[in-house]
Amino acid sequence: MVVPQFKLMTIERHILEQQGRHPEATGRLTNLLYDLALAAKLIARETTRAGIANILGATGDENPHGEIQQKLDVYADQVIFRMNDHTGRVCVMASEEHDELLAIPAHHSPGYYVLIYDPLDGSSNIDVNTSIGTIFAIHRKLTPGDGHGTLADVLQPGSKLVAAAYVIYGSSTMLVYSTGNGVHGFTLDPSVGEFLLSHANIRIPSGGDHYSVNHGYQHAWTEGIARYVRWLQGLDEEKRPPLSQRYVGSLVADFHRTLLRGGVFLYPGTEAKPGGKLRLTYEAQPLAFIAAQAGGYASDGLGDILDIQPSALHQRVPFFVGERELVEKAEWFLREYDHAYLEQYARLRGS
Ligand code: AHM
Ligand code: MG
Repeated sequence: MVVPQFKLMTIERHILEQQGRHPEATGRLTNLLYDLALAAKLIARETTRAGIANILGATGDENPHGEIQQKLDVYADQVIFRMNDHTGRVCVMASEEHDELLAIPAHHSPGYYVLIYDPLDGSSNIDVNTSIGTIFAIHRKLTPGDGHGTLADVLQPGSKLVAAAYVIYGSSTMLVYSTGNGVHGFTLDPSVGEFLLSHANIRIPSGGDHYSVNHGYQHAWTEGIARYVRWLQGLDEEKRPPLSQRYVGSLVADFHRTLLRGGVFLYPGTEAKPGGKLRLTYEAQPLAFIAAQAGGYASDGLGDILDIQPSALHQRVPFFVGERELVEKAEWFLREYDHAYLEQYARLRGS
């Protein structure tokens, strides 16, 4: 038996200490974050037992994007909702798995925060035992009064986020969160059921080795993207050292690697799908918030993801994230070669 030599810090203590720095803190956010950590433990328990419990496979229901839901998606979605529908801390929720807002049931009092979540991202990877994740975004209630939250409370720019977090269910389960005071990562010790601080003050390193994009869509790339990827590969006139390529196809996993190792991840728009695939409120905003807190940058090609005012709940957005220099280079290639596409996308975005 080895006694740990370092200071053991549970996520509960860490959240409490972080909030303790704000004298005006009431403990509501602290408690909401605890609840999310508990939901993450319940989901982790099921994802690691998925094979044994024989709960793999589709339920047959389609989500708003026409995708077949997996059973674990449904479980994760319900666990998060039920964990937060009665606590008096949340005024409204929005889940990537639902078309409409999720109201707090009438017999419970609504609270001060808005919770937006992608319950199980990358769920097509479940059956092949590849990392999947959960993403959370928290806003303050914008509309006045103590009542229920509305669409206006959910559709806020990422720069207004109070906190963001993701959980990666990989070779170990990790929860990474930020309340605007750096980015901190915790690894779940399944034997004691605690998230323990394993990655304090994460900073995206510069000079990362990898770029991450789905090359299967190369035929659809705009000229700017095609040239940018060649630049990343060291194939254009500049002859920079080539980056290696990694793509899991599970956003949380690709983002987590980029956060810890540097480099860049991109899911660009195309002429046929100017907004790409990823969702602004459920995926891009919280991950952009975390990237910025770790010294990185996220863009939709036009500018900072955090500055975008969402116009719809399930709005899609091109997503470039990672080391600032690499993301800004993508913006440069788009400005240089993709005028028509950028105009089309800007109209769609409403700017
Ligand atoms: P999902 O929300 O339906 O799980 O889809 C999102 C996933 C992301 O995790 C990942 O980055 C992306 O889809 C991969 O898409 P593609 O297979 O088109 O590369
Ligand atoms: Mg998703």
